[in-house]
Amino acid sequence: MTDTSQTGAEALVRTLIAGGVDTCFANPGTSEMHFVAALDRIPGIRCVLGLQENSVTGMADGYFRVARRPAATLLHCGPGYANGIANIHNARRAGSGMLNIVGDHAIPHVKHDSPLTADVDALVGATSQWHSFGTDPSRIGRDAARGVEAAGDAYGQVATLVLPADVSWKTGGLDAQPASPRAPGAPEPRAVERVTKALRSGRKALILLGTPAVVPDLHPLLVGITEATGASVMGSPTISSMPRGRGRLVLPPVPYSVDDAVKKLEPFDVVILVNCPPPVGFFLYPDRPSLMHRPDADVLTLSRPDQDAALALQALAQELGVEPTALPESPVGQIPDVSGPIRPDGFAAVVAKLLPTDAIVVNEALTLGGGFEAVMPLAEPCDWLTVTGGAIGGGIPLATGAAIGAQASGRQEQRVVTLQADGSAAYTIQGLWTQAREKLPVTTLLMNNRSYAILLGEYAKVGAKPGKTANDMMSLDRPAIDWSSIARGFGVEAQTVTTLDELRDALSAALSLGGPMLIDVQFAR
Ligand SMILES: Cc1ncc(C[n+]2csc(CCOP(=O)(O)OP(=O)(O)O)c2C)c(N)n1
Repeated sequence: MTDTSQTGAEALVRTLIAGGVDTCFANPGTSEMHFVAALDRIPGIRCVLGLQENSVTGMADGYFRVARRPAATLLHCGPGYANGIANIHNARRAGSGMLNIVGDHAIPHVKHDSPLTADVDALVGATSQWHSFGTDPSRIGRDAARGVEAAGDAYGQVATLVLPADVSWKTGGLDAQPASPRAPGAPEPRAVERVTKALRSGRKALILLGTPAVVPDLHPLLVGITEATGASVMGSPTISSMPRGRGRLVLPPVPYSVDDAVKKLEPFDVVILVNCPPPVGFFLYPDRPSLMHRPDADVLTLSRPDQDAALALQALAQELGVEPTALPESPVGQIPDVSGPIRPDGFAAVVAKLLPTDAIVVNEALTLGGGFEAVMPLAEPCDWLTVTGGAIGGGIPLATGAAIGAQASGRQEQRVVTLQADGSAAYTIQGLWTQAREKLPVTTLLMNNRSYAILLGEYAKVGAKPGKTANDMMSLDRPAIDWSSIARGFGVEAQTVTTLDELRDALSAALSLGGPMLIDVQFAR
């Protein structure tokens, strides 16, 4: 469009719409008012308010993981962007795409170093995979088009466009048509050959899979490859959405505990990476390795994260002369009915049994989520979204964005269930308010152990006994947090449960509600 009477902000909004962006998660400020006005005038983008920027960026991550296309965010100046960085970090680790629009000062104002002026360049440069600065209304459409293309690049990435207020308000805006994002690259024939040779060598091989390699369509091919070669498969901790439940291949994760991970990977002479990095421990501990595989194991890359995982696995299967093969029979039987006080195994049994078909499960359960591995193969098929970057505070925003991503994909009724550890919930709890005002079908299972239990475990690993100060840094019961009141304060229905029977009743009720609910699940101590 060559209507130069439009503002830069209007050109930007038209460009986003032309690029298929239909949702903007926002926390605006003064410098974004012209952009907000443009969103008001030009229909086509659903604007969703988040009450803190880390909620906003986490929602965009959840949206992408479900809709598989980027949403925009609207953030305010350097400090607003900085608030959103932890969940931008998680999104980057998940390989999610998003386009952050960061409203900033009008260009002539920056030199005066007014209160909200910050080194935006340094902040976005260090944390976004692509970034650019709008400098002129006549160029903002092209800048935004490149941002949309970057956000959707290959399997997606974090892109950020800084939008100075005067570029937004001035007329002379020219919008642009984003090109289709670049498709993931073709696999390299030499990599396929090397991996084929390794799989035929008789050495014990592990195939480690990243997100695009675990989609259900590829499960029969994975079964064919593992049955023909004797290789094992596991899921990388970077997987942003894992298909689980009946009829899906069980892909065990690399354990979080370094000792468990080292033990599990010890048998493998060869580790084959499909769209994921080598398995690395969260942290380095004294006398322990950084990498979880055996030091003398060969690590081969079948496909890098920006290459086409499906094509790579198909090429490998062809080279091996392997056909897709039926999945092993799902385990027969029912998830047991359990009762009594709430502990991880019983909790997992109750939740897995009630999960509706095609639910989205958001997992920020941390130490209390250990019961699910045993029961998930018997649950209804679902998608399992984990906080991938280790920055806690992802769960509630991810769930919120995931529900909106499902709606944007025409699945209005798709349920979201959040397995939400209490300490992590406190980082982004205001995301509940967005769930309430958008009436999203999200059930938050607030897993209440009144502590930072994982850190107590880490403390034990350094061989120390927690004294008063250490205990105080890791316990959340002085005072105990009243999660039901907090949820109600944000407009979300809530109930507290202390037994598995109460949990079953409360979750059944929550899953038939039209909107969100929080269940304060008090675990036995
Ligand atoms: C952004 C961020 N801040 C702090 C931490 C350090 N940290 C890791 S786990 C944890 C406590 C988690 O407690 P909770 O969510 O209650 O789970 P639990 O350990 O009790 O299962 C903290 C503070 C982190 N990983 N990320």
